Amino acid sequence: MTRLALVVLLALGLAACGGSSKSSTPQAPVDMRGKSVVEIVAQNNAFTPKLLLISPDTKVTWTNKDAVAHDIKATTNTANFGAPFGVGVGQFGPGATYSFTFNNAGQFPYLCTIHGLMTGNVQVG
Ligand SMILES: [Cu+2]
Repeated sequence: MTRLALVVLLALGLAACGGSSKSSTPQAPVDMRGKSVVEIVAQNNAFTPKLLLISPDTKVTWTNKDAVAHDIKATTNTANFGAPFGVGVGQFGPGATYSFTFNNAGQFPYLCTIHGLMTGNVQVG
């Protein structure tokens, strides 16, 4: 009986370990390569898809479907966007859209500076 309990505890422990290591694995981006136009929705204080993979020269349009204003700013100034990127809170209120065409390959992380956990990444290549 004691041995059985030990086995059950061990199995539970392993399951818990598996679960935690799974959640720490980086999420795969949504692959939309080959499309010339791609949309990202800002809703419930989150960008969807949060992680995006596109081909060069793809036009990405963000739409604010929330009842509050957001902004879009590059997280890093080291990424070579190739053109001024981002939109201010005054231009990205409820229902507003913002478009940017990614010509350069690379990783382009961005965020809403009002809601710090509202982040996204566009991978081009
Ligand atoms: Cu926001």
